[in-house]
Amino acid sequence: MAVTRTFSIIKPDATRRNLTGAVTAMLEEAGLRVVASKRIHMSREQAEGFYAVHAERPFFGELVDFMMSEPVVVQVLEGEDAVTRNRDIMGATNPADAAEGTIRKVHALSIGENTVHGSDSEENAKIEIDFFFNEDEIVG
Ligand code: RTP
Ligand code: MG
Repeated sequence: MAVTRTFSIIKPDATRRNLTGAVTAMLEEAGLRVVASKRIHMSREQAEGFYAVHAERPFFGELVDFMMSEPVVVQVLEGEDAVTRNRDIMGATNPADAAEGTIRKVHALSIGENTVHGSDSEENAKIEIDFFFNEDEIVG
């Protein structure tokens, strides 16, 4: 399996509860390496742009407001089959459906305040990494 990259966000419900380290430790224990990381406060433009694919969904406004509500930590993760590995450790979108031991089962508060984002394909990972990082900010 090839070493690839994925994009992750530690969401406002987690930074608010001081869980940046706890979430990052779960990512690292799953075999992922943090090769870029920064704490930012998303602007409305960034939140709307990042989630543009969900613009027509009923929860879009709530999602954008949430992502702007507190700082987030955006990260590039590297590892074997990183996209799938990250999705596996994240768990299902709704924590009620998430498997035992996953980040969302352990930490998420609700389907909206669900602690982490992770790219859902290698193609989207590249787009999402480029949205927040310059190549010289990523140190593998
Ligand atoms: P993500 O993109 O954040 O990794 O999560 P996902 O693929 O599991 O979920 P997705 O369907 O892409 O939805 C993106 C984010 O929107 C929020 N959401 N709220 N209130 C709701 O019914 C609802 N559904 C989704 C969640 O924060 C979800 O992660
Ligand atoms: Mg998604």
